[in-house]
Amino acid sequence: MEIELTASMMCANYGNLEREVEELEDGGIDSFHIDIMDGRFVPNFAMSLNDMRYIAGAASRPLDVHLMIERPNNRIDLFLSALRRGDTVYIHPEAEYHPSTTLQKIIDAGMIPGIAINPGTSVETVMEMLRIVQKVLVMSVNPGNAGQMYLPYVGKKITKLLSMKDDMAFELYWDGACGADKILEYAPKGVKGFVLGTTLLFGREKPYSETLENIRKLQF
Ligand code: S6P
Ligand code: MG
Repeated sequence: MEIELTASMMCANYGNLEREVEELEDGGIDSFHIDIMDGRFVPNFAMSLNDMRYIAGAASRPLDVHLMIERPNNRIDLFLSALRRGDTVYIHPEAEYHPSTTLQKIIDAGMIPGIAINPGTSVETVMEMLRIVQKVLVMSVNPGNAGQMYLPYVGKKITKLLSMKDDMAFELYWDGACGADKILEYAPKGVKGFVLGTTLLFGREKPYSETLENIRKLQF
């Protein structure tokens, strides 16, 4: 079973971002997760448009852009024009008056459309969008920070989404507090990819290549 591993770049060492990108690519990372925060939709400022542009220029693998901003439709062109076809853009439905309009812009620009679902957001409220998007990013922590605790009540929602994904033609991705235990439990159930942050990949003693190799060796 092939799983997708994406690096949460807000956890990377900004002292030498280019080397970080290179080491992650050499280690076999599949994509770069870019957490954009506006200090309004979430109580934090993380990566900026410029950080995203810089990583887009340094990386040869795709970007996975997670927009935690209010009304992304107002400024979506700024992001889309800096990305390549095949990159993914996730929006939070609660952050937008007409999320389907924003998703259509993402599709028209040649990007992969996705929605991110907060721990407190129920599947029922995003049902129609599940038919539009190719990817669903389930937040297993509240959005805004790295290094948080897993919220166990999200498990039931993941089970529900897994039962719907084939019929509605989307893939499920995990974001937040992702450890090897979560990959071991949820990859066999059908979660396609995992965002790796401080829990498993960054700020460890090990080189990225070793951690990524160990994850690839997990037996499902
Ligand atoms: C949270 C953000 C996430 C974090 C990721 C970090 O708002 O969307 O992508 O960066 O959860 O991973 P960890 O292992 O530190 O929780
Ligand atoms: Mg994220």
